[in-house]
Amino acid sequence: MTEPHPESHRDDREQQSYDVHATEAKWQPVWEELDPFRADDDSPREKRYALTMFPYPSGDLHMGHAEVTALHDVIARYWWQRGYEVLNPIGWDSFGLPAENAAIQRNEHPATYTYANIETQAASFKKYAVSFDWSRRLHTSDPEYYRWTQWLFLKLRERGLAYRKSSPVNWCPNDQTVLANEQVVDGFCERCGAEVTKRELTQWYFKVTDYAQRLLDDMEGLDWPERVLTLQRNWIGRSEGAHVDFDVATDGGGSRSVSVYTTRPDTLFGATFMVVAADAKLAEEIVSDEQRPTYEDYLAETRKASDIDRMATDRPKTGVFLGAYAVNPVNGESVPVWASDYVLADYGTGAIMAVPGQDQRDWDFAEEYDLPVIRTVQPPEGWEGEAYTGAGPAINSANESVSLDGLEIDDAKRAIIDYLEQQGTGRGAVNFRLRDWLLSRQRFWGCPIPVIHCPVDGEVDVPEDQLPVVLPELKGADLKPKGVSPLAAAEDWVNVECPKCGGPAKRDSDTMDTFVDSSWYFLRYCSPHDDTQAFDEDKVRLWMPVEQYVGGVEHAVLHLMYSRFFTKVLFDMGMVDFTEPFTALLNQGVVINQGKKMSKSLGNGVSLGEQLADFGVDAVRLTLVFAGPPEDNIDWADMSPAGSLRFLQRAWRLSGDVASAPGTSPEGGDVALRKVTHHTLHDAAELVESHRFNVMVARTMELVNATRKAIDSGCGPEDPAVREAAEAVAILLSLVAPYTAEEMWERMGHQPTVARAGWPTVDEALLVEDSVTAVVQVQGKLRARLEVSPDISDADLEAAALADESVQRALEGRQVRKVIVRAPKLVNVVVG
Ligand code: ANZ
Repeated sequence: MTEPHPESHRDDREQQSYDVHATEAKWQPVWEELDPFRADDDSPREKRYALTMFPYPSGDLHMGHAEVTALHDVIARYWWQRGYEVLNPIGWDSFGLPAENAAIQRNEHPATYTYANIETQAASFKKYAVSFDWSRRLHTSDPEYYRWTQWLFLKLRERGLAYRKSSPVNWCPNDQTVLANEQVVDGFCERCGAEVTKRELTQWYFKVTDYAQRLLDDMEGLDWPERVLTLQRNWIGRSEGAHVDFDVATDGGGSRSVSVYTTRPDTLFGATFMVVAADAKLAEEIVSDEQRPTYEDYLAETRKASDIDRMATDRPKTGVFLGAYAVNPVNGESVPVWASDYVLADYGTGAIMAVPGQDQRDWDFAEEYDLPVIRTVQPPEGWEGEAYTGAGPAINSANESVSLDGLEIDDAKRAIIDYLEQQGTGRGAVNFRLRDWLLSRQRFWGCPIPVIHCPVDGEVDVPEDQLPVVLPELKGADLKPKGVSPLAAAEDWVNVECPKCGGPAKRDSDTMDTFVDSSWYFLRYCSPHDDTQAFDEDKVRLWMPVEQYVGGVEHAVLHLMYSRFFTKVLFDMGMVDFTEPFTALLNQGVVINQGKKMSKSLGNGVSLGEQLADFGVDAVRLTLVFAGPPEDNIDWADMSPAGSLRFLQRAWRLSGDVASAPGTSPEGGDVALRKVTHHTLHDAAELVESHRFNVMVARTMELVNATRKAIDSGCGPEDPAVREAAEAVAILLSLVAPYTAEEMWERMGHQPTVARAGWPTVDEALLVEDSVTAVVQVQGKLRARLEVSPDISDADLEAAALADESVQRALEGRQVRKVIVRAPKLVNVVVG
């Protein structure tokens, strides 16, 4: 037998690779057994809560899930390595419209469809090796969970925060259910895209508006993306202004006081008419008999338009005169009262003072109906037509006792509010755009509302000991949306005895909006199996608030606002000791393909299953993490999962080349390689903490290259620095590519699991550079570069700079006037 040529031996080694799928199959049961990510309430370690927004069980996992969990897992796994006890739970937001619609389409029962999907997704998450604590798994559609959703509903009701009222609501004619304002996007149903109309219905609401100011103020301390904070702020929509009272004379000689909300009370002298929302009760009450038929026709038209359309500034203005007149409290002028759809019934007071001189919509309306204009702010020279909304001194704004003339807007506002308050005809006011949360849905697949309607006692709470009100199965029943909940037709279920009088009564047949379920799940994870209470307050104190929440920006308004609201209510109830549930928030970008959102119609969908089959879990995860900053979108067409896989194989090969024994001290090992290792570990920690995961991966790649070089042409495989470096690679990769990391760890003679190996201690001495480059400038021009010690003193650096030959040449014997020294990096010589 001849010795193999050393080069051919090397080729063999370069060809070596591990079987990705066999590795996945090998480690899954081992990890299942080890259960390394179970969060221990009693651990003495410092606790951290890492939460990823829980999924809806519609179909199997897709690229979006793969991305968010890969990113989120870097943080959770990093925290474990850093010695924290980490809570990283998983569950399913399993009630709701999408699953219900999909099930109906397939002629399946929503429960069957939902729970089958959950199992599929759970299996995929396990294969995907997300570091979840599986022991805390929950589903919001389980009675063990929604019993407490119902309990919380009753608690809110007890505090006057859950109430029923009749009002015009957003109605989706396709889903046959009401929608919260937040679920209407540009006038269309967020879920199905149908055009949303209005309907008068009696519905359940949560009084979010009571918390408007706190929802705004408490954003102060949140480490959230600015754009999410802005969306929340805009949604709350706080404005400052005044309520002004006008006397409105009505048919038959009577009069009543009507308040308007205005942000520009300084323009009151220019209020030449009043506009009432066509669909406000007020309009119906004050319309004259003569104008009533015209008004009613107009009202029917108004009901068809969406709020967004109604508020659009570029829409032609329409309206009807109500046959009533209002008295402007500052000048006694009698102004006509109109109804129009550009004023909304449920904002402010549903009535406005119209100031065409200063407000463009009022201007357009005045143009249309030939109403008078009085300007109350001096427009710039040459200003013609149109409302003037800019700054300037007040004009035409005086009566016998008050004059605003000459005052700038803010001063004029203050002066007029003072005056109105003295007169008792108005007062300063704050207004919020935020509306109460409409939570009842006329659908089957949701949490039943625990209230009984009794003809004698009215709305009666289901007694706590009768919770949960279990959703009946209704097997075989027609669950298609019909405008009333299918539960209303379930005679056996709906007809009950009144808990108060024992007489015949009916259960509330609506179900709750899914956002109710997800407004408190993060609390339930702290004691998910407690069947005596919604959550254990002590356990919540251990884990909450969530230190890092990761999820899509699509939840920037609804889910986050509602979760914040619930948390504040629970704080007021004394059940939690914090007012914000999520301290830090990370919104990942979207995975797109070929520059476009993936969609069935474009045929550019990327199947996660196929990617995993082709490249394996680790390569897909690595690709998603390495793609760029986590907030950026990822175009899958530009990615190279094959390249990721090649890198992982290269990393894995290192572990086969380590020739020293496990546990060998790295002391005395090759210093150059040790420095790279320790620098990488040091920087990787900072990079993960600042969410620059992609750079952390790049640095790991560099470490792999440096280690390979050391093995092949440097110190050789026996050097303990090689083991130290390869082990560092495995630990770094354990955050991103758990299978490869585990395989490496085992090959280097360790027991599983590398995921809990712990972050290596960084040797500060190895971080110190031997020399740094100092730059010497003469008159601002670069003249020399000096290799100096990083801790050189200013004086020594100055001396070295001035002694340098090229610096001497540049000075040409001129007088040195000043030397600016910034050791160890810079010397600036100024000559006279
Ligand atoms: C007179 C005025 C003069 C106004 C002027 C503005 C400019 P925000 O900032 O959104 O709170 N408004 C009040 N209630 C309304 C309703 N229900 N539907 C539609 N518009 C309504 O805006 C408040 C301003 O929007 C109010 O101030 C009112 O018009 C209008 F030069 O009153 B203003």
